[in-house]
Amino acid sequence: MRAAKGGAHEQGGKHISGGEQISTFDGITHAVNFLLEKGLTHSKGSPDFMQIQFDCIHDPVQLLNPLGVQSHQVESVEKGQALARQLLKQAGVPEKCIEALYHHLPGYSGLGGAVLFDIHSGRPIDERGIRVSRMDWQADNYEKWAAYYGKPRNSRMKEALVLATKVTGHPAAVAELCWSDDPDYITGYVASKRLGYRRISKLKKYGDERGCRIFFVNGREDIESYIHYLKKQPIFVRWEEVK
Ligand code: PML
Ligand code: MG
Ligand code: MG
Ligand code: MG
Repeated sequence: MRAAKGGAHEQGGKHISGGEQISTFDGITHAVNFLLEKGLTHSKGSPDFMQIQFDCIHDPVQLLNPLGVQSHQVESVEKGQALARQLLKQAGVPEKCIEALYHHLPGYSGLGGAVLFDIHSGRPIDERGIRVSRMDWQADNYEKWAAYYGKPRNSRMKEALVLATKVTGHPAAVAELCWSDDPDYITGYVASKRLGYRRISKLKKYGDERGCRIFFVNGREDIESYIHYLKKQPIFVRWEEVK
């Protein structure tokens, strides 16, 4: 599902909301209703464009363990942003590339998708705004995970963790940097295979509608196949219960 206001995204409309689910045939009505409700009741406003698409998945669904989650409380946006840069460096993104990204960032707001950034050249590879799709985490397994780790059942965090687990689960991925475009949500994260999902309590100010979703990639890997993986490879996040 993708929803926008002022026309479709490709016609310059403002991104309102997006969402993805993997469902059985019997569950399609429930999934579509959930996504419809999500797009219609968003704090960014009422959409005048929405597209809900479903397609049959023929490929085998790949299972991925959820990234480990760690939360960092910071006093200010400045401290949060400094921590994000430090974590990106730890994940293997060169400092020059981080600087270059922040230079480009103002132009990336409102895309409704992610921008790929090459860590070697320090340049964007694809600025069209890629929508990652075909991923989910079945409710019963998620509930067990949340209970085991004492995590709040927060559907926003669940969706972001599913996405980050998929995005960092490919050899071309180096790290992800994300914060919401919703004016009332200021927590964001840095994620990588090695560091896990590192939530940072403040990455922007309340009221700010500029979001960020950047995938730092190793441009020497096959990026076309990475983009195909992001859009088409079906993924279930599945936690192996600790017995
Ligand atoms: C979004 O809402 O678009 C992204 C939310 C990222 C942070 C989720 C969290 O861990 O709280
Ligand atoms: Mg979203
Ligand atoms: Mg679901
Ligand atoms: Mg949003």
